[in-house]
Amino acid sequence: MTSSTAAAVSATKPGNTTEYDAVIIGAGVAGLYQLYRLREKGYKVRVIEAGSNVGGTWYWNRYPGARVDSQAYVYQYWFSEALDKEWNWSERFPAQPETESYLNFVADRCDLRKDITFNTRVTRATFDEATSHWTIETDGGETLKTQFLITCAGMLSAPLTSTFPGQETFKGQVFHTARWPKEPVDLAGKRVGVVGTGATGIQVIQTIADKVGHLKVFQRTPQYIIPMRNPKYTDADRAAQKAGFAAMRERVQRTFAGFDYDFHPRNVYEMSQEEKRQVLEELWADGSLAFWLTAFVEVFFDPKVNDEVSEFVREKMRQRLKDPKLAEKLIPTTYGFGTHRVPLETNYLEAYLRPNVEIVDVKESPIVCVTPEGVKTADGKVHELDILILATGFDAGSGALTRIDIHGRDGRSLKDEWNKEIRTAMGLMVHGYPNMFTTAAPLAPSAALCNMTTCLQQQVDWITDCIGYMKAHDHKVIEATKTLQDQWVEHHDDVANATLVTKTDSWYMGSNVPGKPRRLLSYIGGVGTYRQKCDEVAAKNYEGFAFS
Ligand code: NA7
Repeated sequence: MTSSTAAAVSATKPGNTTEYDAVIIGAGVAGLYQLYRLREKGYKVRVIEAGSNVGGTWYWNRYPGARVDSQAYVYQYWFSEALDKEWNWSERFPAQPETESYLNFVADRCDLRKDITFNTRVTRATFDEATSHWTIETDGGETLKTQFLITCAGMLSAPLTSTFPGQETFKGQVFHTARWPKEPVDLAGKRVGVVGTGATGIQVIQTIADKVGHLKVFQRTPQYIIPMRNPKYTDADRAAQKAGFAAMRERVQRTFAGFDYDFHPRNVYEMSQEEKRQVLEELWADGSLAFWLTAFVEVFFDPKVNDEVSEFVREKMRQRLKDPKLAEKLIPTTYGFGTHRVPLETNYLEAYLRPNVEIVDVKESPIVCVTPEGVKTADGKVHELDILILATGFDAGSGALTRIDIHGRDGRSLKDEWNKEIRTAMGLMVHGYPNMFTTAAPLAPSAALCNMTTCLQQQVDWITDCIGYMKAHDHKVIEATKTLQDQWVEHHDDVANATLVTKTDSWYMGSNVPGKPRRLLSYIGGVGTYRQKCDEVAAKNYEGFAFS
C-alpha cells in the first residue's frame, strides 16, 4: 500500500483525522488537474468528490442531448502530449458520454483515483488561526486537516432543483437536468414538460421532441441560437490536430475566450454593410461560438452594432420558422444578441414545427406551482404531465461554495459575506480566507466567459506555482490583502459595466437566483489579459498577497 493509499483509507473512516498538504473539493476538469500537479510536486493531497466517479459537470449532466459547445480539440488538457496522442475525438462537439470517457481516461492513465474519496460531500471547512490549517468535515463523518484548501467545485454545479412549490406532490417523475439518473428514463409515448430554454433546455428539447408522446415547453425567455456544425472527425483531421498540439496549447492561452479564435481584426466602423454581412455569413457557416466570440468585439459594447448582429440572427431564425406566431414566440426582441450565453443547436427550432410539440408562454402566464397532475400556470390551467424536466439552471459561480459552510479568519462565513456581496481577489482567493485557493469562482473568466478547460488549467497552474513559491520561501500562510481584493473588484466592475452584458438578466449576472447580489460573475477583460495580470502578480513575488 502506498502512503497516499494508506492515508485515503484512514481518512474514509468516520472519526479519523488525517493531515494533508492540500485538500481539493471536486474531481472535475480542474480538480483532476490540480491533483495531478500537486502530486507531481510530491505533496500529500486528497480530493473529496460528491459523485461516484470523476468528471464533474460531465458526470452530473447526463440528460438527453447533453453535449459540449467547445470544439473537442480545445476542450482538453494540455499537460501531456502523450495523452493527446492516445485519445481520439470522434466529432467536433462530442456528446456528454465521450467527454466523460475522456476525463475517466485521464484519471486512469494518471492513476488519479487512489487519492479521491468518492460519494462524499464537504459540509464544512474552518480555518484555524492557531495552527494556520483548515479543518474539513464531510457528510461521511470524516475530518481532514490540511494546510491548503483548493476549491475545484465548478461554476455550474449547484443546480436549482426546487424551483416550484408542490414539486413533491407530483404523481409523475421530476428530473433536474443536472441530476439526471444513470438508468435510462423511458420517455416514449409520455406527456413530458420541459421548463427552461437555456443552453440545457435547448439540447433536451431538440433531442426528445421526436421520442415523447407530447412535449410542452414552458418558455419564459426565448434565445438567440447558432446552428451547430458538427462533422465527424476523420483520421486525417485527428492527425492534423495532434500535429498542432503544441501550437494550439499556446494559442488558446491568449485569446479573448480561451478558444483558438479571436475577434475580427478589422474595425467594424470602417466596414461597409456588405463587408460586415460577409464576415457574419462566414462565421455563421462555421457553426460554432465563433459567431459570438470572434465577429465584432463591439457586439459587447455598442448597442448599434449589437442591434445589427441581433437582427442578422433574428433573420436567420425567421427563415426557419415560417409560422409568424411561432416566430413571435421564439425570436428574442427584448435583449441583445450575446449579452448572455448563446447556445449552439441542431434542429431546435424545427422541433416546434412538430405536431406533438407545444410552447407555453410562461412570461405571459407564469408557473404558479406543480400539482399532482402537472404544472399549474397563472391563468388557472393545469398542464397535465407524466414527466417534468427542470432545465432551470444553477446558482452559478458562488453557489458551489455557499452551499458549503466555509469559515475563515475570525469565524467569518463565506456564505454570509457572499449573500451580501460577491467579492474575490482575481477569483483566486477571498480576503479573510487564508490558504484557500479557488478555481471557477466569481470574478475570474473561469466563472463563465471562457472555454472552461483553458481557464481552469491556467488557474490550477497559478495555484500550483504559488504553493511552490511558498514552500521554497518557507511561508506557511498566504492571504489576499483587502487592498488587492478592492482593486480587483473595482477593475472587474469597470470592465463589466462598460459592456451590455450587465444590462441583461441571466445567470451571468446572478439574476436567476432570487436575492442573489447582482454582479457580473465572470471577468470579461479577456482570458489572455487575465492570464497576463495573474502572471504579473506572480512575477512580482505575488504582489497583493500577504505571506507569513
Ligand atoms: P440557464 O441558462 O440558467 O437557463 C435556465 C432556464 O430556465 C431559462 O430559460 C430560464 O428562464 C428558465 N427558468 C428558470 N426558472 C424559471 C421559472 N420559474 N419559470 C420559467 N422558466 C424558468 O441554465 P442552463 O442549464 O440552460 O444553462 C446553464 C449553462 O450550462 C449554460 O449557459 C452553459 O454554459 C452550460 P429565464 O431566462 O430566466 O427567463
